[in-house]
Amino acid sequence: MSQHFNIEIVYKHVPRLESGSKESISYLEEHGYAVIKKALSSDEAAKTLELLWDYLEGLGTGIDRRNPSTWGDDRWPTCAHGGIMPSYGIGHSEAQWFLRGIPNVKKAFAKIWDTDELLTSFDGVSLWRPWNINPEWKTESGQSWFHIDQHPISKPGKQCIQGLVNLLPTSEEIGGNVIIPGSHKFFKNLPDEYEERLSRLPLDIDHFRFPNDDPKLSSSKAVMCHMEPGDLLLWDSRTIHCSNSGSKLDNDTTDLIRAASLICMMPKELSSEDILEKRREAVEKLISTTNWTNSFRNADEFPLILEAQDRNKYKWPKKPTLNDYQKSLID
Ligand SMILES: O=C(O)CCC(=O)C(=O)O
Ligand SMILES: [Fe+2]
Repeated sequence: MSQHFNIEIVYKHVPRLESGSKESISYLEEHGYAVIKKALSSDEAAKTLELLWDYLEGLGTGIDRRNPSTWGDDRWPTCAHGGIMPSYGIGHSEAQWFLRGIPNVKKAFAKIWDTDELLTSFDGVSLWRPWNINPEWKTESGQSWFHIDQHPISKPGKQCIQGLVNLLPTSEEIGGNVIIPGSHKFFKNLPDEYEERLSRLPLDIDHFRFPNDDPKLSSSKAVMCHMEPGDLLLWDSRTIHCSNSGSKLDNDTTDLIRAASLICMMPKELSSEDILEKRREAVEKLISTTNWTNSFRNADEFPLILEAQDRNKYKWPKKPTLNDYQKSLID
């Protein structure tokens, strides 16, 4: 796909499996990822996107969903790698809580862990602006950030399945998430392979980046999955992945090109009372987190947020009103 990379990425129509189906579980076990068909209906996906725009406009920086000239970095919230917005109350936006409240999303995770007693993460979203309008809006290429989201020493074995609900049509031109199929199976060897690098990675940081020349990155062809709006991509945190922006866009593109809500659910029983208490407080104070529900990292304290000079200019959303179903996912 992208000529200047040494890692080839194929855009692929992979099986779109039913939420909670046996097939989805075995596919995930084998390949380290799976696409769930229509975890959200088209209407629910469209509603989530509208709510995300409500959130952005609510930041009070002058963003107008109908006017891309108001989407500049001076108004847009701080983004991490791949255009991910991690902070400023996003994890408790109405949008994120809306999709957490859809039972078909939980169903996908419930089957993985064989329990309905699950907690939700409070994480953010990845929104890609049309970079034909401003080339600086183009997000990182895969080459720069192939990673796993699980510390190979402090968190051995299968621990977390991450998710991303796709809200807009995908295409090779736009780009999106990239997975190295089967790469979760390399995880157990990483402590030996990367002894020196890992000795520098704090045990509570669940993000490990691979050097570009690691042969595991080309161990099998990297896939970018075709997804319909509402589809849920699941991947094991041990699976090597990233996002990669595409190489061409129609000149007249004036809308967001990608919108992906991050969501993760893990069994309740894994969380200590101390973590549960921090999670309750996070809801009260609108604190966003990573994908892990059984360890607590405040995303508002990510270095890139603390370093953002203008971080106090954003108006945070109001505390969401949650129904009983949504509340059951907190503690
Ligand atoms: O935007 C993406 O697809 C990548 C997201 C990612 O790496 C993550 O959520 O862990
Ligand atoms: Fe990741």
